[in-house]
Amino acid sequence: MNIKKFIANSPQEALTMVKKEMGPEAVILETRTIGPVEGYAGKGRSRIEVTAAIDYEALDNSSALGKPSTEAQDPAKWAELEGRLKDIWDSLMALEAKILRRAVTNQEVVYHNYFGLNPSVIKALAPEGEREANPRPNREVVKECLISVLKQIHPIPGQGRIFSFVGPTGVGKTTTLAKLAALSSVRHGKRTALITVDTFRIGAVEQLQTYARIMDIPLSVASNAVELKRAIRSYDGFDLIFIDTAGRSPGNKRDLGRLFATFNTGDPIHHYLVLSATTKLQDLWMAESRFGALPLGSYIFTKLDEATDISDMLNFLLSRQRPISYFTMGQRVPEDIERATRRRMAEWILKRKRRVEHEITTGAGGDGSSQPAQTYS
Ligand SMILES: Nc1nc2c(ncn2[C@@H]2O[C@H](COP(=O)(O)OP(=O)(O)OP(=O)(O)O)[C@@H](O)[C@H]2O)c(=O)[nH]1
Ligand SMILES: [Mg+2]
Repeated sequence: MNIKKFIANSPQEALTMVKKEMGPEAVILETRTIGPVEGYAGKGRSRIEVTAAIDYEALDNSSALGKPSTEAQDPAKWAELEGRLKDIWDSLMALEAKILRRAVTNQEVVYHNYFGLNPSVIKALAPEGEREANPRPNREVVKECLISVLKQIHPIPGQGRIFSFVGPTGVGKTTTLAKLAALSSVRHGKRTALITVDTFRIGAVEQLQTYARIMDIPLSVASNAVELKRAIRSYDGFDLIFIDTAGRSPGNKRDLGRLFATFNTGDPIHHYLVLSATTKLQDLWMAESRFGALPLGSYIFTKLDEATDISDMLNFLLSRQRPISYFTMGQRVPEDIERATRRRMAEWILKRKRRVEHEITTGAGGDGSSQPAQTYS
């Protein structure tokens, strides 16, 4: 609010002064007669004092306050501005019409809201259609969507005799290897041997040695392809060989190159790419593209127990053709590992759906996942 006092000889004059200075939006707050004012024209006479005010907003918008620009006065400029405004309006209307025409389907609502899938993944899954979307699709639709998703996921057990565990740092490669080695040797009585090529991290060999001692199985250390080949040969009579590797940052191409060179032994190795379910989708893609220089056999996803949301893992699996072999969901060796089956996958997905439903009914959450999916084009 801008408040100002005006002193004039008559109310009429005061009003003219107010309008001139503050514009037609100004309001008169008070009018009073005052005695003669020192140094003011018309000495000795009573004056009118008017207190006027105007809103800053009104002030800003009032063309009467400043001289209108010559541009604004120019009718040609006005016509041009109006034309431009009309163009903007027309394109907004066209966009809205497009969005309305492209009504989301019930399937899209389920994929997006309940399963947390990305638009690009949904595009590949959802049937084309213009049905009215229901924010709470029925069980049949959810079941239908679940089946479509599960069809796109390929669970396989690791294949072959020699397995390596590669992946970013700290995702749980060594722990997962120990779980599988314990299950195969202790539980299934298979002759199992361990090799580690992780001579990089301090304590890495000792970490694996501890597991080998507890399981009473042999462990060799190899630092290059020749040593790895020799170690593999030394386990000729063994049913299974598990190779641990040093965690490598997907950004470090030089170290990755060295790791890949170590596998140049000519042996058929099933490389598990070990990834954490807590990793963001972009980082999963990046890890896959870097480690993909190896002929990867399948994925293992770890730390499902720590992931509050498995949608990044799901989006990753659905955007890739490679199969998945195992999930791990805790630190206990060997308990916290399970074969990645479609049934388990369904359970993880439905767990997310239940969480979203809970958020919808209680109003909890507020991460936008409970909003109807309106934004696909
Ligand atoms: N919560 C949880 N923790 C896990 C899981 N798997 C492994 N961990 C923990 O993750 C940490 C790192 O595990 P490691 O097996 O040493 O990981 P790594 O990938 O071999 O690490 P680097 O060799 O250093 O790259 C350890 O504290 C593990 O106990 C899991 O499924 N859930
Ligand atoms: Mg390790």
